[in-house]
Amino acid sequence: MGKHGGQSIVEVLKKEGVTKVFGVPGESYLNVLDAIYEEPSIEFISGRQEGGVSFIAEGYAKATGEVAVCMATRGPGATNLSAGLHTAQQDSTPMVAMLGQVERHFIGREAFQEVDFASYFKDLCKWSVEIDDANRIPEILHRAFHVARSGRPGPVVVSLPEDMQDDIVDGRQHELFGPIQAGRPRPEKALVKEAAEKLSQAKKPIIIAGGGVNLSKGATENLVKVSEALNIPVATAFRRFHAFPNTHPNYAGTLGLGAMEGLTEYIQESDLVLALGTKFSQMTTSDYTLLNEKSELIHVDISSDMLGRAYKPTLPIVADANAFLVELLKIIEPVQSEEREKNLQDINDKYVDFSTPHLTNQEQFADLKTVIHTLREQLPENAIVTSDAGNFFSWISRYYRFGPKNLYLGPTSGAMGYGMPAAIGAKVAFPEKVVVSISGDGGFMMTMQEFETAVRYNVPIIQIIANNNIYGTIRAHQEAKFPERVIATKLSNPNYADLATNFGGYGERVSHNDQFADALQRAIESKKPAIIEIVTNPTILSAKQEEAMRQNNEL
Ligand SMILES: Cc1ncc(C[n+]2csc(CCOP(=O)(O)OP(=O)(O)O)c2C)c(N)n1
Ligand SMILES: [Mg+2]
Repeated sequence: MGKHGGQSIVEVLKKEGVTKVFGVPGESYLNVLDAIYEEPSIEFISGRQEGGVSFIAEGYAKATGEVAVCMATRGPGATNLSAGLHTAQQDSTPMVAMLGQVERHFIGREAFQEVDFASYFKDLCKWSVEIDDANRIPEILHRAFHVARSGRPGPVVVSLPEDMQDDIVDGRQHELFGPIQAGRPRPEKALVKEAAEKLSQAKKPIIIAGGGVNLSKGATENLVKVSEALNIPVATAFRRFHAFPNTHPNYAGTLGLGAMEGLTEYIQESDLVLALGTKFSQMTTSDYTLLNEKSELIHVDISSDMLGRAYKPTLPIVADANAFLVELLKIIEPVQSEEREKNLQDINDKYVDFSTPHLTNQEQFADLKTVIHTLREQLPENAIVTSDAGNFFSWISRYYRFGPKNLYLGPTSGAMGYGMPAAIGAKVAFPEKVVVSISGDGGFMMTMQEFETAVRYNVPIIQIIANNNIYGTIRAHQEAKFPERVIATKLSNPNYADLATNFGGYGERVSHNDQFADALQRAIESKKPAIIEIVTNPTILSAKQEEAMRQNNEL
């Protein structure tokens, strides 16, 4: 007896090395669920809402660099999954989303929960495909994994009509198709030579490292070597902190929201920019104003599609980030120049000064400056930090110096609700590491239901909620554009410590700085999923504003 479609799908997952599938169950893919029931090497982790589940999977993939698999049922399940797929698309994260679909003979009638996935996901995903013949499962599903992980990685949607999963698959198809292990694209040697010459001759060069560095094994270590040999500072792209150790004396700071004053100017004065694995997003480039005609640009990216999108490179190179760095290291001679050393020292001094908090205390509130400082001091050096989007992020960006063993997982897509589920995904991948998520009260409640998933699967993440009882980011924009005309940004909140306990987790509420360090220790020691609510001052909306207030003796 051959395998039915559901079993054939699970056979492909097994061959692709998948050990976790994240999803919300649906009657449109019972065959796949039942085949997972039979397969001891694969665990199905079921969450509470597909939006949260999509972030769990995205976080798992971002932490491991492996393709994450998530599943959802027809229309309402699949559309709920959208936020995480959009994030994976913008963040170049490899994912395969398998969706149950209406029976083939009903498609096109607006059948129960029917959505035309090909057109719905066209702009949200790298590829969207339907398997309408069970014999093509091995071919199409292995290809889906290949597309997700190769070139510029991204999410692939595979639609699985319910009745197709009942059909028996010709076993030979599994012999004809399998995982595609393509090598990482190497650069042309002549181009690397040209890059090496430009990098040694430039007067004031700088390197910008993006997500392509994070995804390319060994790239950060080799980037450190290149930066040290050539005495060139390295800045990181928006929310790509760990592409270069922030603790290294050649670190220049991060770009995007809350970036250090002076860094953009430094880049604009540079005569050569080496951009590694970055698409020059709107955030990284501050609305595409980062580079000007003065600087030469060597742009290295795994996908030629990323070249010339925002800036015309003087020297475009299609290559994997690490493959490029390995070739570069073979031919560069160390550059010792007083000017370079001075420039490096200046920009790093600025960064160290910018990222060193001057601690203050308020009576009724705790503050994020102290929280981030304490996290940096107390978390193990290999801790993973995730976050949402929101104003609280400006404190992470400014004060958390991500060391060589830290990972930071955040949505460059700006999706609220990302942090806690992404932390669950990371902790499932690395149960031995401490994983901390930081969100605002707005963002946390967007996917709060996944805290139950963490409790049920015993995934002890630590969630820090910066509670200011407002959608702070939008309030700040509102005040700037329409002063004193507040609408839609007020919130009320439950007692989050009690909420955590009600869910079966561990909870703490911190309303003064002095309480945080002990609360953090207790949360870690509880070995339960934990929430630490930080009661923050709603009138202080960013790290920049706070620092200005301190300098004016208002704090
Ligand atoms: C999914 C999603 N919805 C809406 C927004 C728009 N948005 C950006 S920040 C923000 C408010 C964030 O509030 P909170 O999480 O409480 O953080 P705070 O800014 O108060 O620190 C909103 C609504 C978004 N980025 N993502
Ligand atoms: Mg808030």
